[in-house]
Amino acid sequence: MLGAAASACASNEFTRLAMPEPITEQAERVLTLWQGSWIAAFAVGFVVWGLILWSVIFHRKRSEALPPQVRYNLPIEVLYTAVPFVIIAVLFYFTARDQNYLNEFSDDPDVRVNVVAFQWSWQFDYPQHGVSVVGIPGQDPTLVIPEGQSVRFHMTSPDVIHSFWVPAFLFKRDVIPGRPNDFEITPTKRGTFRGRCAELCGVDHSRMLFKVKVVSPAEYDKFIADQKAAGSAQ
Ligand SMILES: [Cu+2]
Repeated sequence: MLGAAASACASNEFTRLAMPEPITEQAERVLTLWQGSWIAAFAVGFVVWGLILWSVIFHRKRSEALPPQVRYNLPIEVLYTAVPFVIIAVLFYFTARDQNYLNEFSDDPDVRVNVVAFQWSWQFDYPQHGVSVVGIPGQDPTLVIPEGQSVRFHMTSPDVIHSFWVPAFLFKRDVIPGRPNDFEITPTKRGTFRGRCAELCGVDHSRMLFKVKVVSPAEYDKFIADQKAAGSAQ
């Protein structure tokens, strides 16, 4: 059964080049950049392997006579200086373009979440509703966000540097004391996903885990209402 499950998603994972399945609009862009970079790397690789193979075969030792000795070849030297510059310029262009896209903010995000990363868990505040979810090590908090709506994260830390990482976002960002960081996503797939701290932050770092639940907007409203009811009942 495990084998069947593995083969069912093998093709996808193969074309994603081992990346997790993206669950946000932004993650799809990251995946495209990842795939494009690999295609460029493979193209360079095939040219290099081809040239190696060609010189191994066509310039193999045929006799004891010394082959013609040459000192330099200007066109080839200009070529192998210029081509890497072009490759780097292209990679730089796409990286800079996508970085700018990932750092974009909408004027008025649908959902705001204030993330507090602390030793050693997470607090998710929903300032639009006065609702908070707090975790402790071994009791992972769940971040609930609605599908198809823009979600702005505002991240702070009261102690040391942490890093907010949801593998399915194909994205992580440091949470630095005294230096709030923001980013925005729009979830595109429902489900429950893992999140963790990606910056060694002390003894219980490995237990600094959380869950991300992407739900329908109606379920999100219900979650907020339930949290409010639970909060006012206390
Ligand atoms: Cu941490």
